[in-house]
Amino acid sequence: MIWRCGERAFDLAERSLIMGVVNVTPDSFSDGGRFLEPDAAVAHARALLAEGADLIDLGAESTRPGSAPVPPEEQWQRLRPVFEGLAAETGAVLSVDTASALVAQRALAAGARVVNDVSALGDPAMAAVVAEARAGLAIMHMQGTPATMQAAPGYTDVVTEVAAFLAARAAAAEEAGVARAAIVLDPGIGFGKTVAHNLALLARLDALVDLGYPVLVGVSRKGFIGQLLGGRPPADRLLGTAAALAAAVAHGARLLRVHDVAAARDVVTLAEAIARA
Ligand code: HH2
Repeated sequence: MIWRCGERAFDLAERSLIMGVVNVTPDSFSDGGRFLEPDAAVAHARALLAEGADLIDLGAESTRPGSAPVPPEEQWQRLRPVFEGLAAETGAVLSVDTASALVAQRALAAGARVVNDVSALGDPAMAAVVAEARAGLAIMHMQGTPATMQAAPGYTDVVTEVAAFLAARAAAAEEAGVARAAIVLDPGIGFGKTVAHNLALLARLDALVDLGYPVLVGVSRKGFIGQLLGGRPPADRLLGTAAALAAAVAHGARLLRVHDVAAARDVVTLAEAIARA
């Protein structure tokens, strides 16, 4: 299965991709404030590339439970020097984690090849911006908004509802001109979901894979891992993350969004080798 982003094409049948996270934010749940300074963000992105990241996902708006939106101009103020600082890394595939079409457009002009939209085209201008740039597009499911999404998540059947939502948003993106081969789908682990909902989505990820698009999963250091491990803080969730990554790969995930790239690379290499055996 080929995934296209800009002029790049990844063969996902060959191997899964590791997307390294760089949060240019003061308040992200696991690394808030560490990479708000542009120099620190650029250095961290370079370090993650050296560890083997296939893509770097740059975001300027935390979407942790309870967080408030960051205005597009402020997002771009944070991101602009980081994209400029990484402009020399011509081989690196950069993704912009934003729900704003304005921010996406500027990032694409500054060299991004992927838009990671946790709002699944909530901004009506987003699909056209992505289509125009022939960029890759990650479409994620979320119930509610970050401000309130963990108050009372509820589904009749989380897996079929998430799959139906993602299929509909992918169809809308294609109608607006985004190439089918540019789209990846993401169940949105932790976005308006209880621990049980997250586990069901990972255990039955095959239902999303069956939609025919590559599946992206973001489990890294997330709250459900902490809850299952007796209240562990984000910094102590590496092995829990590794277990969730292995399960995600076993169930068909082909892109993994992670903070700890070197560790994830090991886990994914082993999980893939076993899946192929
Ligand atoms: N998770 C987060 C942010 N963006 N994008 C996709 N496609 N999938 C995810 O699971 C996902 C995402 C949350 O993680 P993080 O960026 O580390 O935290 P914060 O939102 O607090 O910045």
